[in-house]
Amino acid sequence: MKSALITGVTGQDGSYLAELLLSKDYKVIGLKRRTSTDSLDRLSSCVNHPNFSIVESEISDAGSVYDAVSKYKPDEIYNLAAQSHVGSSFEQPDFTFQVNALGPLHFLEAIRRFSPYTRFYQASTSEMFGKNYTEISDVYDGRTVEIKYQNEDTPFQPQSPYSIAKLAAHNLVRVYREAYDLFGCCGILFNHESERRGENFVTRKITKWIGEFSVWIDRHNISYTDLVLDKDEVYIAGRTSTEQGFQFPKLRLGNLDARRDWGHAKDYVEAMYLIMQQEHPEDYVISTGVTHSIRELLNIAFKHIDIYDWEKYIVIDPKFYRPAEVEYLLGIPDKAKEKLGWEPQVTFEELIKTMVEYDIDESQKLE
Ligand code: NAP
Ligand code: F7E
Repeated sequence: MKSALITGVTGQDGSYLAELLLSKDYKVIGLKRRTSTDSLDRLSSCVNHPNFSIVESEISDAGSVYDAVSKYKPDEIYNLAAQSHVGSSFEQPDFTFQVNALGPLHFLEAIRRFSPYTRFYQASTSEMFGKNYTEISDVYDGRTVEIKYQNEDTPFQPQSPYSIAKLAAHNLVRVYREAYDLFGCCGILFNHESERRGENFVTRKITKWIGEFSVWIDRHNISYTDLVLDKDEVYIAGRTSTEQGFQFPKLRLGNLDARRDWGHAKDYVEAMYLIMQQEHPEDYVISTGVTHSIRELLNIAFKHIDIYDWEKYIVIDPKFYRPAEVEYLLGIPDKAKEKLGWEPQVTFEELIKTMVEYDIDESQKLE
């Protein structure tokens, strides 16, 4: 039986990866940092599995990582733990560096010292491309069009403490691979979401708001024409804006023009597994090859509750703008297609539909 250690197992990707590896008969050791509250919500299908265990470890603490690696000497380590919010990394740059750059270094050192045959996967990110893209011209229907994309050959130009720390880790994996012949590889994953996505990432923030709003409308048995749209909230016509329970706060967002290449997290953990099964350790771009702006995301998400003029329900709040933004991401996953036989299965439209439906169901349960 193969063994795998997953850091960040309580997170979105960690939970899907644990399920995937258990289904492949792995022994899975999930590393979880100490928290004062239970954070195993995403792992409900794993916690009682006989091949699954949880171990407490803090990846920014070298000793804690050395202990875990030297004790379990697993076949594979997937390092998914991170301070993963780009916006927060501007407010907590030091902490972000400790976790996102030193954390992976602790694992590489532990593997080199105690378990050199352990394979290592590092969760790299499209954020490392930052401002940069590759641009080519092509001719479609007799017209010349510019195509902008990122792939494994696009140089990195990170734009945040988060992505600079991730790029440090990415380079450390390369150096340990070359210097010590460790099996270290990185998945350069573009944005991937699901109903398990953290609620402060833009997709989930939007679908969660839609879920709660839609249930609020149903509860009051009203239609959108019964609403008065105020500056920061909507309220029910005939009621005053201060009457308890009859207002709903508008959705507050930042930059709507940024573009992202969004896929489903379940597809992306399959790619992580495949990357680790190759004969040679290499880095791969994992993405869908399609880009959408936040505006397009809003069009698709609000359509599910028959709202086509979503602008009226949104407040642009400077609080959600980042000091430096990544404006454009579109990943070309050709290498993953050719070498891993990997292709994303879930389209952007299907992803958003699943998330909206899930959040409507969840809000109904709270009624
Ligand atoms: P996530 O849901 O935020 O999960 C992050 C995980 O890391 C959580 O389990 C968290 O524990 C854990 N963690 C944070 N700090 C830790 C520490 N100091 N010690 C131990 N564990 C710690 O992130 P995700 O979306 O699953 O992403 C997984 C990885 O892929 C991350 O490294 C992320 O940066 C990277 N990535 C994500 C995307 C994406 O679009 N999702 C794209 C590219 C790369 P708690 O539950 O206690 O918070
Ligand atoms: O932002 C804009 C924001 O926080 C996406 C992480 O998993 O993917 C994720 O990072 C875009 C940005 O994801 C709001 O400015 C507008 O342009 O959902 P996000 P992210 O920053 O792309 C990468 C690949 C990772 O590696 C990260 O770990 O949406 N945006 N208004 C907003 N974003 C948020 N969060 N909240 C807003 O209100």
